[in-house]
Amino acid sequence: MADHARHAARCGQAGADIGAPDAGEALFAGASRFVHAAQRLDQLLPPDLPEIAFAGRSNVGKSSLLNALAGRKLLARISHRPGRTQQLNFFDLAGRLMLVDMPGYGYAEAAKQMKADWQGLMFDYLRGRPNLRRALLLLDARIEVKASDHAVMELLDQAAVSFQIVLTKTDGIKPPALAAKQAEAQRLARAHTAAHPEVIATSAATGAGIAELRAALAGLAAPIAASGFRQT
Ligand SMILES: Nc1nc2c(ncn2[C@@H]2O[C@H](COP(=O)(O)OP(=O)(O)OP(=O)(O)O)[C@@H](O)[C@H]2O)c(=O)[nH]1
Ligand SMILES: [Mg+2]
Repeated sequence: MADHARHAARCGQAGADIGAPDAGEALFAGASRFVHAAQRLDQLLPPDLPEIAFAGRSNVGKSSLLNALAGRKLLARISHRPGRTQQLNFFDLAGRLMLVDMPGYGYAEAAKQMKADWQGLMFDYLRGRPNLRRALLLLDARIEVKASDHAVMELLDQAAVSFQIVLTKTDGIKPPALAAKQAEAQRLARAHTAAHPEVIATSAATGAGIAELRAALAGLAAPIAASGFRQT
C-alpha cells in the first residue's frame, strides 16, 4: 500500500493523463472505505464528490466488481443468494470518487416487478443525482440480456442518465462466446442514446478488464490537487 501511495503521489505531481492506465491504478491504490448507507432519497450524502453507480440485475456481480476495482475482497458484501444488497451503499475512494453499490433489479424476472421495486428509489436516485458522473450497467456475459435490463436501459435513455455497459463474469465463457457477447453489448450501446460507446468486459474472479475500467473511472474522478490525496 505504501508503494502504491507513493506511486499515486508521484503520478499526481507529474499530472497523470486522464483515463490513462497509470491514472487508474493510482486512483484505485488509494484508500477505499464504506462511508454511508441510504434507504431513502433524503438519506443520501451531500453531492460533494463525483459519483459512479453500479447498477444491474440481482446477482450480476455489482458488489464483486466494486471489490475487485478497489482490490479489497470484503469492502462490499457479496452473496450466493440474489438480493443481498438492499440499500445504496456509498464507498469513498481516495477522497476523489464515490462508488455507489445499488440493490439489484429483476429478481422476479419480470419487467413489471422491476418497475415496482426498482423504479422508485433507485431510478429516482439515478435521475436526480447532480454529481452522478456515470452509471455502470452490468450485464452477465454468461446469460442472455433480460427484459428487465432492456427496460432499465430505456429508463436511463429517457432520463438522459449517462451509462456504460460492463460485462461481468467473463471467466465463465469461452472466447468465441465472449466475442459474440461483446458485439451484442456494443450493438446495445449504439442503440441507446445515453450509453457510452465503449463496452468493458470484466471478471472479478480473474481480474480481466479491471485495469481498463479503473482507467475509465479515473477520468471521471476529482483531481488529486483539489481534494488532497490521502496516503492512508
Ligand atoms: N465466476 C464468477 N462469479 C462471480 C463473479 N463476480 C461475482 N460472482 C459471483 O456472483 C454472485 C453474486 O455476486 P454479487 O457481487 O453479490 O452480485 P450483486 O450484483 O452485488 O448481487 P445483489 O447485491 O444481490 O444484487 C456471487 O456468488 C459471486 O461470487 C465473476 O467475475 N466470476
Ligand atoms: Mg450486491
